[in-house]
Amino acid sequence: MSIVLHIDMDYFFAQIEERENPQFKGKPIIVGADPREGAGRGVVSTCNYEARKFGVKSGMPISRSYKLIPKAIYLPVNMELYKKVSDSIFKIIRDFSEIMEEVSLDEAYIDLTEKVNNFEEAEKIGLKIKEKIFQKEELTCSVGIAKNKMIAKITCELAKPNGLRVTLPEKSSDFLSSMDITVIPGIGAKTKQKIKEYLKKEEVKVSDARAISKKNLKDIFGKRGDEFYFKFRGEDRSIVEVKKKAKSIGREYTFQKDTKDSKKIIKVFKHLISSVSDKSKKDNVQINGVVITCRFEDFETHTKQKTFSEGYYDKDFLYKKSIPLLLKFLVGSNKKVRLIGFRVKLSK
Ligand code: DCP
Ligand code: CA
Ligand code: CA
Repeated sequence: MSIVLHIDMDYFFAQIEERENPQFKGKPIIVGADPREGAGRGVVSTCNYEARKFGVKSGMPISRSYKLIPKAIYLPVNMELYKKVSDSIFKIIRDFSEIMEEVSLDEAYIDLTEKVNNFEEAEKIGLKIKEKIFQKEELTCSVGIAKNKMIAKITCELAKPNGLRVTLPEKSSDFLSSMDITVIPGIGAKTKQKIKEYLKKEEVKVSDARAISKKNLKDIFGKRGDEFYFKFRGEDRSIVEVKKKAKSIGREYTFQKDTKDSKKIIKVFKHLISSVSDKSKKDNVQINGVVITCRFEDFETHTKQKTFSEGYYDKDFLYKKSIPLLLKFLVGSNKKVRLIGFRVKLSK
C-alpha cells in the first residue's frame, strides 16, 4: 500500500496576479488574452473565484468572458513570473520527498510511502507543505492524500480552495461511488456516452459502472477497459514517476553521400522538422527557439539559432523560422553537406 500526496495551487496564475497587485484583491480577476472590449480573440487562462461566480472558466473565449463581466480586471499572462514561482514551489515540495512527479506548473504528486508510517503523519506533512509555500510565496494550495494517485487527485479537487483532505484506503471505493463517471481519469464525454448507451441510463455514477464486467469493459474499450475496471473500484496502479525534463527535442540526418543538392537537403530538413513537431505536440511542450545544424563534407560544423516567445507552434511556423537559416548555410558555402540537424528548444 502506498501513501500518495497530490498538491495543486489554487487559481494559480490569478492568485499570483492578486499577490502582485494587492489593490485588485476581492475583485474579479481574469488572466488571459486581451478582451479588446469584447472583440478580442484568444481565451481565458484562468480567473480567481470572484470571477468564477459569474461563470468564467479556463479555456473560455475571452470575448465570452467579457460579455459575462466586462468590469473585471483583465490581465495578460506573465509566464516568466509564473514559472519562477512554480520552480520555487517545487523546490519546497521536493524537500519532503524526492519521489516527486511534476504534472504541470502548479501541480505535483509525491510518494510518502517510505517517509511516514500512516495517514496521520502524511496529513501533518501536507499541512507543513501548505505552510511553507504560504510563508515563502504567500500563495495557497490544496492537498489530497490517499493510497494512489487517482484518489489523491480527486480528493485534492474536493479540498479546493486552500484545503487539505485525506481519503483513507478502506474508503477509496465508497468515496467514488456517487460521483459522476467522468471523475475517472481517461473517461471523457465520448467514453461516458458509450457507457451510458451500454447501461441504458441517462446518468452514470461510478457505482453504476461497476455493474459492467471486466470482460465486457474489455470488449468495449480494449486494453483501456481493463484499467477502467480497476479505477471504478478505486484502484490505480500507476506510480509517482520522477521524470527528467528534456531541454530540447531534436533530430539529425546524415546523407548516404555528401550532397550539394539543395532541393534534396530541404526535403530531408522538412522531414526532420515534421518529426520534431509531431514529438513536441505529443509531449505537449512549449517551444521557444530553434537550432539548425549543418555539417559539411570536411566535418566543419555550423549551428544557427533563433529564439522567439514561447508557445505551441505548428510545422509551418517552424519551417518559416528555420528554412531561411538553412539556406544561409547552403548559399554561404561551396562545400557539400554531410549532415543536417534540427532542434527545438523547450521553455522548461
Ligand atoms: N491554464 C491555462 N489554460 C487552461 C487551463 C489552465 O492557461 N485551459 C493555466 C492557468 C492556471 C494554471 O494553468 O492558473 C493551472 O491550472 P488549473 O487547472 O490547476 O487551474 P487553476 O489553478 O487556475 O484553478 P484551481 O484552483 O481550480 O486549481
Ligand atoms: Ca490549480
Ligand atoms: Ca493544476
